[in-house]
Amino acid sequence: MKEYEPIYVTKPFLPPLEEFQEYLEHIWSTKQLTNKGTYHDMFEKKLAEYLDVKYVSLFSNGTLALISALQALRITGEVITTPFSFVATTHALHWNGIKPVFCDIDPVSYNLDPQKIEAAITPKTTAILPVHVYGNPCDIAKIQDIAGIYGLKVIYDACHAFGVTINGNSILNFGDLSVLSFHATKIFTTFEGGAIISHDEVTKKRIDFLKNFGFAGETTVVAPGINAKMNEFQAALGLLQLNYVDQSIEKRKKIAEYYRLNLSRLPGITCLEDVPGVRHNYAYFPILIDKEQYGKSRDELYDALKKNGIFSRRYFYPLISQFPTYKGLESAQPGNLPTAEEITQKVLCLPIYPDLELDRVMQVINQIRGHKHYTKKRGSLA
Ligand code: T4K
Repeated sequence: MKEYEPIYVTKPFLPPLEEFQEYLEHIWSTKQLTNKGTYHDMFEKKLAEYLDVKYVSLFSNGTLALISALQALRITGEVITTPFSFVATTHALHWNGIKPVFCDIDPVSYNLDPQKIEAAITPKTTAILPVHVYGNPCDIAKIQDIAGIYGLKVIYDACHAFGVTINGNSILNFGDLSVLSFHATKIFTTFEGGAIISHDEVTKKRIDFLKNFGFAGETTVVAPGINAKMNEFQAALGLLQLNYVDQSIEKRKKIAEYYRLNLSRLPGITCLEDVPGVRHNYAYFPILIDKEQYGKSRDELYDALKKNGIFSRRYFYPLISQFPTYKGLESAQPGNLPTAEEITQKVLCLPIYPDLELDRVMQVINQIRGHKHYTKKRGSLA
């Protein structure tokens, strides 16, 4: 019975299989599987057009793209970053031998709080690595101001921010570099995949050398690069996905609106609001649960939903700063990150993906409403 099928936090959108078949036949006939094939180059060009950015360098995944972005700009020493993200953000620093310096987040956007960045700068700081978490834009103007004053590079982890624009301008056009992920759980997927967005040809070239072992020609190696190339299968899927991504975002938007309509007035539940002038991509639908008012904690609701076949996720809990590799750092101490510590305890990401029907969304909403405590003192449920 449909009603009892589990609902996951996300499900990738895939184009009709027949359409992919044509691409597979081409790959089978040419035997070009990877290493800057036809689809790779076509996708790189088409993606840059779609995103309205100057240069795209395709990668096999977002993590290798992040690691390579830091290499490309020769970032060393210390980098200021957010603890409220997926672990890959900080791991990319670690893999480059860079010390992460955690800075607290803003209570409304959940992104790096620009007011707190300056206090984290030391003589060893070389860059800022903010994340547009849930695809919600960082305060790019303030971050750029600080970077300009202190001579720091800015690399945006834009893994959640595919297709997001501010006043019609792609969010990827800000900072020195931006990194995308096309993982299966992202709004735009190439199975696994990622990209670095750069703004000048020299940087783009260096990035392309780095993702191909540092090769600048058949016998010339200009840097200790890595193998992070996107293959032809991924690129072919990417080309097809470009035809569907706007439609996917529209469907996600409807689901987000439905959630907001039905949840935002529920005591103890806070929904993240749209920001004026921003085209959002609705990659995630996070809510905050206030135990005092809702009557149940985030974890109690998470468990209750799970028992009913609804697999929400606690993105991002625990904070990256709480993982063993990082928790000993001075900047990782909870007292330094009060807002992040609060949000990570309250946040829950609800299921959202293009094929999620509204009656299934209503099922999630009803569960959340149903688990609200009825207490005489607070009156009945809204
Ligand atoms: N920076 C940020 C800010 C990121 O969020 C990420 C990745 C990165 C960097 C690194 O980019 P990549 O190197 O991954 O390109 C997932 C993803 O593995 C990860 O890519 C993503 N962020 C992170 C936010 O979420 P999990 O452990 O939550 O995924 P998983 O496997 O539990 O999947 C969640 C649900 O999605 C499943 O319950 C069902 C559905 N699903 C998942 C997969 C993999 C499918 O229906 N099909 C699938 O193939 O980490």
